[in-house]
Amino acid sequence: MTLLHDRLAQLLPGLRSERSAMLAQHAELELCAVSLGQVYGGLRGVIGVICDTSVVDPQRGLIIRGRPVRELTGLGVEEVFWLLLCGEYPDKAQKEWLRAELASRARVPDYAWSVLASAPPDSHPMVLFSLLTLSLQRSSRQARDYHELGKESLWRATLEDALDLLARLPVLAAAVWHRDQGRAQAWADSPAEGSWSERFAAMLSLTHSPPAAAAFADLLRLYFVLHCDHEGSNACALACHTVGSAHSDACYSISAGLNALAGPIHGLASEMTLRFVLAMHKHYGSAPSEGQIEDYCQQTLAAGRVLPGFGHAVLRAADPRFVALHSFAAEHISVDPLYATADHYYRIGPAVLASAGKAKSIHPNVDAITGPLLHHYGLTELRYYTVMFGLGLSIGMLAQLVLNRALGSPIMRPRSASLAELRELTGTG
Ligand code: CMX
Repeated sequence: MTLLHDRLAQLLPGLRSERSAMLAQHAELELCAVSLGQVYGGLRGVIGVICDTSVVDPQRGLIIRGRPVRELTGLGVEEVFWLLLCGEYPDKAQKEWLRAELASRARVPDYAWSVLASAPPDSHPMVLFSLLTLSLQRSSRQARDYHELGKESLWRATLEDALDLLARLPVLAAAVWHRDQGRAQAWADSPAEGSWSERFAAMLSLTHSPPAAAAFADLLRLYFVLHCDHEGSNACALACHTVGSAHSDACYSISAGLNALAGPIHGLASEMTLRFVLAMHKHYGSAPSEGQIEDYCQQTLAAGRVLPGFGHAVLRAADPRFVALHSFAAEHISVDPLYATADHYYRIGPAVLASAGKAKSIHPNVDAITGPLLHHYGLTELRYYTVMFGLGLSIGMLAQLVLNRALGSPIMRPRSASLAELRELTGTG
């Protein structure tokens, strides 16, 4: 038994009986009606998953376990993982236990490195990250012990896998970075000392002055806390949830979530925003003026393209994740010319979007700011940014998997309708 198993074992009876009572008394309660437009429209607004780790409020942004994310910007990854899972902050002993536990589980089995070595050198970083994650399935405790575990105790093995993966994913992500940089020896053991995010910063082996190294480590801590979860039904979390619901273990499930995140209209906006800023620099030959940025934005909209880094499917106010990272950037990287251009873009873009009159949110989103920050500290391979995003979201996906197995969430099986059925229903057949 471990401190986290112990605490979850204490919390679970209450959560399970609440779920049973809810079902016994309110199973027929209608949560929402579903229109044909919603079914054709990616199920926008349809409640299809119960997820207690976080919600996204249109005005307040990401709320983790009832706490607005802006209140969590001083936490580390260990604390936020505990919070996501248990709904409470860890005490000092629990936090130290989790930190030591993750450090002790970080060694990646050698067979994963042979998978990495055999991948074509120009493979996309997300392919490598997902492939490495999937390769660890061979060590899954859930898969190994599945036939001996009852439904009530399955979560214990899922938690073991979640802890193993949470410990190893930064090692895999760092190896992907080195491999993508063309280094022959792409992998290293995680350092024994430091927090989760400090160990990841060290494994990236970027060259910084001591103050910049400290700032970069703090940036990574903040980045991962801000990116740790985003409800249970964005494409990435939903893919992970669906695969996990079949009792496929955490390696299969996280790999599936990463595969969804790799899509150009999902996890790629950070890369796209920085490409946009770099393209403005290239177009104008140097740092563009405010007037030139405005012209460039107008031309982009006129060409039928979006302004990357602006807008949101749910948020209708400034994204607190953007606000937190923007204030970090203002303090640490304001002299960076690329950031200076990006910062003008954040100020000019909203007015341009407002005058076009289409976007429901004209605020910069979190993906607007991450590229310039990561680039400043030496992560200059733009294709790597989705790996960073996936590493962050895996924290919440792992917590969600454990909770879903602990609460006995069933296999996902919404019904599909044929066109013939729709024709009949609409009288158009
Ligand atoms: N630039 C130009 N037009 C935009 C826009 C933007 N940044 N954001 C929205 N619009 C347009 C939409 O394309 C849509 O136009 P049509 O009616 O012609 O299709 C209209 O405004 C209404 O869109 P919406 O309801 O405000 O936004 P959606 O929920 O449809 O889409 C999003 C949301 C994020 C895909 C969209 O704002 C966008 O494409 N932004 C740019 C890419 C980006 O930064 N993505 C990161 C999102 C962050 C995240 O998901 O975490």
